[in-house]
Amino acid sequence: MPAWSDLMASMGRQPRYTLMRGAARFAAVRQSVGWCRRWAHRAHLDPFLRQCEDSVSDSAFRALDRPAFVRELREQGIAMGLQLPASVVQQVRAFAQSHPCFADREPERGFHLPAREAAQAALGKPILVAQYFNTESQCEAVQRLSRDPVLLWIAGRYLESTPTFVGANLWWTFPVDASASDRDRHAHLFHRDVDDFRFFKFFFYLTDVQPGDGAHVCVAGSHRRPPMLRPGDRWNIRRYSDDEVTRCFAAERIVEICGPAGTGFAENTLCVHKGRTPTREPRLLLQLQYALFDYGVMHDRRPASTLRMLA
Ligand SMILES: O=C(O)CCC(=O)C(=O)O
Ligand SMILES: [Fe+2]
Repeated sequence: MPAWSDLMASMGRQPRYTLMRGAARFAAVRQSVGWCRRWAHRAHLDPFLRQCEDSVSDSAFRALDRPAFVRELREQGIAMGLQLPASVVQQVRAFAQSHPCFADREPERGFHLPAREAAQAALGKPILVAQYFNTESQCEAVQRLSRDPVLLWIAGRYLESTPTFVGANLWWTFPVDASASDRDRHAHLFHRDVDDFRFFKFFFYLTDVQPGDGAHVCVAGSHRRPPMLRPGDRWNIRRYSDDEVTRCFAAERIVEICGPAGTGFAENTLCVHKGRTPTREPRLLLQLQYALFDYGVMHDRRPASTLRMLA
């Protein structure tokens, strides 16, 4: 199908999101919209931050050096150092054990974890990614995290605006021999996200992640310096091969993030990044996304009537 018909279909389904993706690939547009939003929210931001500060004792991340974290996120496009309490990891893991996840993030491809083999047989292919739906409304721990005062403070400071929570996403990545198209579709090839004029994501591992367990990989600093290998690459949104990324960036900038269950970090995924396809153990990841505007495309809400089980 030619690209223009994809674009027209996308305009029909999600006009605001499609227009934003066209415009926000230009740094000058991102900056201008960011400044306008900062100006529009100038009277609201400080009271919002103060409100977060007043509730820090309710946070799971009370001890975090918040200003240093935001500085790191600005400069490097990624900031490490979050750690979920063990009880929160346990609650999200318990949710994941007791609710169905959905292969390829498709609502009609549900299965419970013990039925993964049967689901693969029904689907006729290995399942690389399976995502939960309606996590915020069904998992209290996820809902609490999305409103955590320290995370909200970071979001407000970083976005320079009262932040909009645009979605929670919780998904498994399984160690399978996945097709090239599934690896592409599920962000296992290097890419940059253009999800809003300003946005970023918190990532939390709910399983131990060591090399081979599907670590997230990010090129620190690349939010300000996209790889420029082909004409138009400054603005293009495309996948990059590993070879292109190693040609463009020093090895020490390409960071593979490993850590025990509970490890968390924030990333402006305008940075070049990908998930590795696991070769050893499955990875369970929770992502919380904050932005200026909500286009309704990032959240995991699906009407119960649309959900179907594969196995
Ligand atoms: O699975 C991963 O680590 C990558 C996910 C990704 O590309 C994203 O959340 O934007
Ligand atoms: Fe991404």
